[in-house]
Amino acid sequence: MSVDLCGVALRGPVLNGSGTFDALAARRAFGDALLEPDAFPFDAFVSKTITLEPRQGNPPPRLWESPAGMINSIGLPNKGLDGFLREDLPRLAELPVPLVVSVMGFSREELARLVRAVGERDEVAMIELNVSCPNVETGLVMGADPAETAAAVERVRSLAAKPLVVKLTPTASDPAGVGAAAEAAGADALALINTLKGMALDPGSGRPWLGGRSGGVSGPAVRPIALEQVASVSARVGIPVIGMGGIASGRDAHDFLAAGARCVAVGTESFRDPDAGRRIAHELSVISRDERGFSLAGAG
Ligand code: RRO
Repeated sequence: MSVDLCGVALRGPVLNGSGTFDALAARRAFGDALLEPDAFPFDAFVSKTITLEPRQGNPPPRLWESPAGMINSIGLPNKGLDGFLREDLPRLAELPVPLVVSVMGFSREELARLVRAVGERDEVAMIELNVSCPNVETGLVMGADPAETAAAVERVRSLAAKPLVVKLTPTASDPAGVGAAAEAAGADALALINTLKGMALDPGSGRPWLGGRSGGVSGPAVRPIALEQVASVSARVGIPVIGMGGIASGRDAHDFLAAGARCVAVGTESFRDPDAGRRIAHELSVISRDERGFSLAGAG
């Protein structure tokens, strides 16, 4: 099931959602065997989002298991651009699949510096612009507004020759409008959905459980929302869509592809099963093979 994503050849359509699988920690836990192409669970690897300056992230607790999913309040902890380029990028480049680096700027100028620096690196196949993180103190989500999203993409478009993937938020009033604005501004692909804002209370104290007070809801609970948004965005744009939101089986992945996505991404399910990407890719290939067999039988 090889796939062309913005001119990058992938062996299959299953990616990870940014920030949901730490490939460097997984390599420490499972050893170099993880780098064998057949063992690595994804067909391309998307990094955790990086920012210009290092960040500690939000205070703990950072996760809450919610019905059919979870709420995260991670808050973008990362080494910053320089630390990422120096320490993480060389090791991520050893993964057996193309690398997508996710970046987020608190201003268009910050985003421009990130895109320029990451875009110069040969190890990087694509850049994801995260305009949809729900867990920043300002509460401002660039991707909620089509004009803001377009302005961000326009600012950085000429700074890197690499494909630009724009990660959309499900909390926009018109996600397809934001997707169309990103496409018109020069985006090469769209990824959706990021998480939906949610909250959980500590049953003991009645106060917010998460250190960041609120967080992003993900997992099967959001899957119908994600599927609808992937269908409506895909119908509106000509560029490829990477669909995600609660995908936990090959059948779920198949649904997102049927709704118009070129690729899918697995996120929350990898917390439960670190090998979920590989399992889902296998289940998907069985479903697709059976479909092909069925249509060939029908044609015969
Ligand atoms: O780090 C986070 O808290 C986070 C990010 Br950057 C994001 O894009 N989506 C999310 O649910 N959490």
